Amino acid sequence: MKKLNYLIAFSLLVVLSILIHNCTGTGETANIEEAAKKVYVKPGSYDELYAFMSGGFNGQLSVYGLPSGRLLKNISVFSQNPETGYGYSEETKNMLMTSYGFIPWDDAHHPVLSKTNGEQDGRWIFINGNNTPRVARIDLRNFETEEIIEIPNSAGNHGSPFLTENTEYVVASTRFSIPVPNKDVSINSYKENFKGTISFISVDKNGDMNLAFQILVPGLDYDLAHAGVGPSHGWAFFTTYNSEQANSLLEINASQNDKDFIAAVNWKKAEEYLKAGKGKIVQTEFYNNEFNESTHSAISKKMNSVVVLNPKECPGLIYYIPTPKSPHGVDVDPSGEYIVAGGKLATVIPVHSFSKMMKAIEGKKFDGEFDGIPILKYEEVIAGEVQNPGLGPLHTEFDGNGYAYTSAFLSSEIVKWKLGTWEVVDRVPTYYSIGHLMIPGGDSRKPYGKYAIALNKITKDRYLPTGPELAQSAQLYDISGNKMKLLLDFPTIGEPHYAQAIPAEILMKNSNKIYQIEKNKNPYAVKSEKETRVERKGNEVHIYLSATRSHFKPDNIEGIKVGDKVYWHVTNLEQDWDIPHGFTVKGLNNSELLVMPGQTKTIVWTPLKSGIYPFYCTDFCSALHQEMQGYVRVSEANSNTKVTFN
Ligand code: K7E
Ligand code: CUA
Repeated sequence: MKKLNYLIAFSLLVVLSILIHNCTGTGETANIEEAAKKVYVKPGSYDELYAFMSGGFNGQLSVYGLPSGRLLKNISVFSQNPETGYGYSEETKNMLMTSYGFIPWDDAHHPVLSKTNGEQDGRWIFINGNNTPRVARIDLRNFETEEIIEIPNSAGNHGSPFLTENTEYVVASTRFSIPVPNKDVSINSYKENFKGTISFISVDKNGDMNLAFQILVPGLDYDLAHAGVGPSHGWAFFTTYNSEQANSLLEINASQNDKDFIAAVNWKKAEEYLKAGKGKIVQTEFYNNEFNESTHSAISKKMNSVVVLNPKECPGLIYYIPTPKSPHGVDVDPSGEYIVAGGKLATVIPVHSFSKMMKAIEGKKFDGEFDGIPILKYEEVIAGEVQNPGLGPLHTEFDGNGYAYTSAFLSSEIVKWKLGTWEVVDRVPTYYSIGHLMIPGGDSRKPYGKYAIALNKITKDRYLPTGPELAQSAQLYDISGNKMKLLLDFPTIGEPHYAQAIPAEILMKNSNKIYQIEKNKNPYAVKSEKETRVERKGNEVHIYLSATRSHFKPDNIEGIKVGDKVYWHVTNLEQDWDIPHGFTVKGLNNSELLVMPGQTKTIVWTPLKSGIYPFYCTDFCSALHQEMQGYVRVSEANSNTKVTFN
């Protein structure tokens, strides 16, 4: 019966969605000339903003210029990248080490820029690895991944990595509940054995991440998160779904309850409990991998324990706020007062009030509890409900002028509404089926409310067809006036979920141009051509190669034998901006290397057959790039060819 009700409700949603589509029509597209002027960045000029878009299933983070939509870089994060050698080179392999071994791929959803006083500060950007729970920190001087920390006792690191007001912590919740510690039990024992965790990763002034503590929470699905700012600083909010605690066919079984919860966590209180010794040290295993800028190498550290707080022993640490229905996003407005949920199956956008929440806690306005966690009364916490918000509201961003913008997946639109009065003031269709939306700084205390980007899930007819797989589609809207206006479609790579953007001038001035060769502490670096050499150690051969326009030194190498493990240590001696050299050798059973000025990178090669093998530079570096080549001679294992080089 319940199943039938659900099906009827869903069909209604679909019909409604079609109706809404029809009455919104084609929406407001700016006059073509006007739109073109707004997005046209003339040749030789810079974009106004950097945008960072998660790669989703490609595991990387891509960088675009806005408003042009030009792709500037794809930063390697959780996935091996043969274009640069990331995850293939000896120096970078450790970045992808986990307690499950070497994991060369992940699913990356949420990039979040570091903040000071709740405003973007341009130091780092963080992004989550969803599948093998990890958080990465990317340094924005080099636009390279500098650190990856694994999160133990988590499964599906989706509500992650959201930052507290001064980047004190990265907060991260587990999507899937699992036994904690993980163990071999019947899946049917979900209610009794499965738990969630909420993790707090501290970030020090150098950016170093440490797993500070975890909170063991009831077995639900913890979906997304945001931390409080201003008055709500000290709190973090996490949506949940599946308060039914179903372990199968969630689309029906986890859609029964009218309300699920937002978990409100008082992390300042958690710090007090930790000081008071309430934390329990739990044995576990996870990796913390850090890239050292002077050795140009990643070091993996294996960690063995984590401090865990149990809410049952820590009253006041966590409250549940009832929230309709299977909420997805949870977003905190720039004032820090409003907590906006996106209820995928809800007919309204519920907005909670932080000050009302505090009063309700004080007055103990509870509606029972869930597994020991007090449930606050909905009507005591709710500030307002946005009526007619579009179907399937997911995520909300803010423009800093008192308006909120919510993406609605099912009705495929952005809905603009006013904070405080909750009235919808504008809506604009998206093509098609928007997931996240992003306003530059729209999750911070200081949004730059000029543009909004729709990150759409479905592309269909927007671009030239490219077979069954189409590029993902982003759309840029002008939100500076009363009416939102569509300016531009542009394709993106991977599947961007969330994105961030920041005024270009904040990052540009810090951007590194080279790595200083005299500061290169890689043990296999050469500082000049004089230091280049070839050394045999048993079956290992180390080739210390230098690269400079337009030759390698040495470029004739003999004495390698079949069965040797050959380490090519390539140092780029250049000290000019934008002069990388590449390296590959015929039959290299590995990726190429791309070596930045002043950097050393190593790739391993095991030749299988004797003969002559050419090697060459893969990155067009000068007029004589094509001359940047060499030969290596491989002899039979039992030959007595001596190691020689020029
Ligand atoms: Cu809505 Cu992973 Cu943030 Cu996709 S998530 S849309
Ligand atoms: Cu060096 Cu091409």
